Amino acid sequence: SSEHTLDRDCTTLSRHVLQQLQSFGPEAQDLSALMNRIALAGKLIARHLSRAGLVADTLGFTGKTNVQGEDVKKMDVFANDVFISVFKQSGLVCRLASEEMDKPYYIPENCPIGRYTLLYDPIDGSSNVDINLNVGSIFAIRRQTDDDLDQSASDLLTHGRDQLAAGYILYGPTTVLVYSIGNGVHSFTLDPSLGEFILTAENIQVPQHGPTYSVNEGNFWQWEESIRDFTRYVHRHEGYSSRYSGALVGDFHRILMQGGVFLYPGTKKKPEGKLRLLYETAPLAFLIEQAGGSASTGTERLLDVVPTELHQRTPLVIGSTEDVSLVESFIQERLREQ
Ligand code: P6P
Repeated sequence: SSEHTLDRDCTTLSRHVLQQLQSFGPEAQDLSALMNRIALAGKLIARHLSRAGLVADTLGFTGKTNVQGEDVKKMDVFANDVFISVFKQSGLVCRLASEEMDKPYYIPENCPIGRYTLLYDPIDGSSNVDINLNVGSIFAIRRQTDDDLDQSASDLLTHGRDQLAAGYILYGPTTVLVYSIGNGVHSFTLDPSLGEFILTAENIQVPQHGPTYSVNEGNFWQWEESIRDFTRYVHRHEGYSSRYSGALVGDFHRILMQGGVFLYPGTKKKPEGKLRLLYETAPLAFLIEQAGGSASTGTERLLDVVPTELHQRTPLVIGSTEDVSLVESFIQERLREQ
């Protein structure tokens, strides 16, 4: 009905956050303001992406490499700077820790104690930008638990259950923002004519099982035998299909919405896998558990992992509970044989 459509169109992101946080007291206001900042960053990045290739300095590489040793693309730099400038004005965030920065960016002047830290991957899957395929931003919000005067950011090295909020923005045919503040997973679609993210799905629940397995089988020769066992199993059994875009956010979103399992296992080159804990795997693990799914390193619950350094990598097995358990069963079987 038109009334329902109007009602839906009026459920903006900030209203939705506030609605959820009646019981959160003053933190409700902060989280609503923080999510509004995330939305602004998403709109600015989506706009730039929509003109990539038409506007100079958006495609291709900067000629620099980041702390990961990866070639930094112009879009990575732009998106990282968007998050910094948007959150500088927020008065809520003291630190921004990003895949693109070796050390966090500190905003000391507006940060009394008890504020927040933003951990983010500004553009994940940036190699897809040059071929017009989906990319995403991933974020997590944590409370600032001490003043970090030595700027070691050691207070960030805790398990993922300390995340206050987590989510991502998927820049695809539409721009979708998915988030959770520990009270279910909700998705919003950007209506460019309104400049607002409008609620499109509330309390998303990942199916207990799904047909999709999402993994880069080009790494088969680098995997542990257990992961090869899983791959041979799904090759032999009917009802599985492979989907892999090479960009984590889009691959994860498909699993969240339709079920199945995404894996980025350890390889010979990268025994801990390629994905980063604090701003890639932990935020997604937070979301999937809120949606009734599970996330593990293959041998332990992802949200229990305590990192020893900011850019620590973890292997990732994430998605429908039944499918994650299937992968884990192959890993356990091989461990028993050792
Ligand atoms: P591979 C993109 O570079 C990324 O960080 C994730 O978005 C993606 O899931 C993964 O790496 C793809 O890595 O080794 O399969 O190309």
